[in-house]
Amino acid sequence: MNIIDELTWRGAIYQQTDEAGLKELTEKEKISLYCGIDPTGDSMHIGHLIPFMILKRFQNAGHKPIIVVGGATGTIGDPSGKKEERQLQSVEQIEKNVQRLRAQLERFFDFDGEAAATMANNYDWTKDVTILDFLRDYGKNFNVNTMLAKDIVASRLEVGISFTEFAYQILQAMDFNHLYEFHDCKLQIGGSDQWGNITAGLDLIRKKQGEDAKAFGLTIPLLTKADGTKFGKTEGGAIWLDPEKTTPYEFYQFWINTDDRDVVRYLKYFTFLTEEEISALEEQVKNEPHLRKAQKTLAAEMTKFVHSEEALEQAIRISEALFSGNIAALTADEIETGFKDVPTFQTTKEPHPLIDWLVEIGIEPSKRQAREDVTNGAIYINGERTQDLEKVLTEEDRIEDRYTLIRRGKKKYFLISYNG
Ligand code: 383
Repeated sequence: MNIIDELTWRGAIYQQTDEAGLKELTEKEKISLYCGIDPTGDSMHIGHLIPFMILKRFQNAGHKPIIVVGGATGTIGDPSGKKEERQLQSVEQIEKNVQRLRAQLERFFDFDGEAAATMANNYDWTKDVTILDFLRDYGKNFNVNTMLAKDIVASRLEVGISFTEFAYQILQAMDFNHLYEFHDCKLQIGGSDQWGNITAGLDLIRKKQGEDAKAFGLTIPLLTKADGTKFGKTEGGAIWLDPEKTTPYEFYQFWINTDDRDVVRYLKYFTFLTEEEISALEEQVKNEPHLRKAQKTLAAEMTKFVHSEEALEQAIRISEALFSGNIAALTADEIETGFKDVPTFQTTKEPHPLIDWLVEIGIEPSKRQAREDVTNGAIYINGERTQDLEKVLTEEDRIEDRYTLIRRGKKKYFLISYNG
């Protein structure tokens, strides 16, 4: 299947500047194409991942991806989608972020072979453009009326927009023009918020490279959710790719929680599974929704792609242990990850009588209640029920000498963490 047909089937195309032309071109030859990201933060989140996964699909189909990390544009910040003027960040901070994003992106692409990917930083070709070059060689090709009419700018006119942010689209257009001229790059892709910047680039290419110059733009739709809430956000905020910000277990859980009404669309949009594999999962959603086979597959594919096979195995182990309550098999690191959000108490390694403890850390309101719950079998230490009223918590109850996990009833967890 042609790459454009495939993307259409996957629901991954929003707008194109020349649908028939791009289809014909990609059928005829293997092209170079690009997508950019600004290093305004030190990690990507899953919203950023989307266009880069599309870039990856182009690579799988034999086309050559160019990944642009915006060391120049990042120092300004794209006004697209921002209701207010941005705070400028230091050039040093941006440079640090560039390194972090490069490292995250590198893992997803092949840098060898026929369709080898390249990584570029627009700082390299922007830093030496003088103010006079900018105004004479580029600014002259932009009509302010056209720039003002772009959705992004138009939506900011009331609150105001600085010249700096207004000029952002010129910088991005310069990138496309540069990549067209020196890397034969024929297509830019991005989220639907990038349409104005992409078309600005196409206009510039036509003006600077001549009327015969032919380049293309393609945008990807914003992902919707059946319940109307915003995709990619949870109570804890964005879903980051950095495992320090969103652990692979949380990442896995995010996908596991996909609504039945959304999961097939997400499988098409996010995974590299084939049409047949996805149809089979669609049947599963219809016939055996309680098994959540489609969600499990989506979560597994995404965790493997973004993290690793090992991270996936660990996420599954934690999920299963939490579900069954059998946490004895988990390592201290897995306990730490899986129980990140439960109430945690720091204490010394002195032996503690269980009944006293239950009251002291607030699991039970009184010793009388604590005794009653222990006697009734509602208290579990590291997954095992204990009905011993005289129990004293000692070294034996510590997982790798670091944690004791107490559970009351079916689902209430408390973590004790030892500090010496
Ligand atoms: C910079 C220089 C270029 C081409 C693109 C850029 C970045 C672009 C931008 N993109 C967003 C970002 O970096 O600001 N001006 O946060 C987001 N992208 C992608 C996608 C998205 C966009 O990184 O829609 C979501 O993730 O395009 O908002 O020469």
